[in-house]
Amino acid sequence: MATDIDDKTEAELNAFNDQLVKHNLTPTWAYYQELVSMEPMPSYKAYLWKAALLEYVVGRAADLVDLERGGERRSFEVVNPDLRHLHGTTHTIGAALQLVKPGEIAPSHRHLASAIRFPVKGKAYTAVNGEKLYMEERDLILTPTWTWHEHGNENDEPVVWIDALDYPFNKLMQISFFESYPGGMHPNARSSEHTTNWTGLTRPAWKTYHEDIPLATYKWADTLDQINRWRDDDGSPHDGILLEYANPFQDGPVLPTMSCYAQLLRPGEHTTAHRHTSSTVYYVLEGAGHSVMDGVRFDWAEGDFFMIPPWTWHEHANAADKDAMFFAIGDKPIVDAFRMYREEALADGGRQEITSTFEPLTFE
Ligand code: 1HN
Repeated sequence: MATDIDDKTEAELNAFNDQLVKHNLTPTWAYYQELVSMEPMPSYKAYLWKAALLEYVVGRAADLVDLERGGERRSFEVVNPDLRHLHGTTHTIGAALQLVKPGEIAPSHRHLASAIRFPVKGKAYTAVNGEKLYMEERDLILTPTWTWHEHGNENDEPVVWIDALDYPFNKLMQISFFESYPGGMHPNARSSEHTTNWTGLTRPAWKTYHEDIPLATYKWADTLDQINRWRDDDGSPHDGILLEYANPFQDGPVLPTMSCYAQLLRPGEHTTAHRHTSSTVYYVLEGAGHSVMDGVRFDWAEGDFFMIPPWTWHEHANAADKDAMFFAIGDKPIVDAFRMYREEALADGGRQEITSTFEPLTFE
């Protein structure tokens, strides 16, 4: 039983703690587990957006939204409901769908945020630092930080692509810069051979990467070739055949903040669960199946987006007799840069117990 002296001490200590908080001081002894939790405690959960919802919004945006300075782009982000303050798909990555109609130009600007483009329907170009890079369905184009970029559609059909940017990470870092190309349109005077003129693995050391960065276009045909080359391999127990797009000039991921992946789940493949300290956004390119994330079953099919927060158990299943394929964007380069990558495999067979099924939103 507590003595009077103990009571007095505890009451005094509690009052003292409260006093510290009022004076904008945190008593470590009282808040230790809020400062350093035993393991990651992400503030958001896995989420999924259905293709039908996204298609509807693309169609309405085509009717209602003009491309103008200020608004800059006819695109919309897929936002996790718990990350509205960041407009984030994950806490580091913002993924979007963007539509450009035939003849339109989304004018040149640059920002601190780095981006990737991945057309899912139609074709277009993105001019990066004045060089037009033509992209067809499922090609990958990069617009690294602070590079001028403009999009144009010189074809007869609208183009829709996936954007993924690291602006939520920039927001967390409280850093953003943006600039419209001064005085009108970018001349795009740099020839399309500029990048292919980069021979060997050297770069002009007197220029910064902002001024002159080698611009690879990752053609889907090449990626698909690689997928087929690897498809009889064991693959990853957690991810099946997971190909990471490589930066041929700097080694490692395509960008310092984001890495891109093409992922194949073969017919009947059901991976074992793991969790890790990076977050990932998925777009379903082909097939249908489900993933289990922290015990919740998410059914997905072609054209859906879904995402996985850090330290969330996940396994993927393709029960069908045809391939399932994802394009994915992850923030592993960020956690790798600070040696904060950790990964854990689920013990005892690696299958989670399913506790509920995710109910996706339809448009109202
Ligand atoms: C942006 O600049 C583009 O340049 C696309 O095409 C999507 C989403 C958020 C912020 C900036 C683009 C974007 C974006």
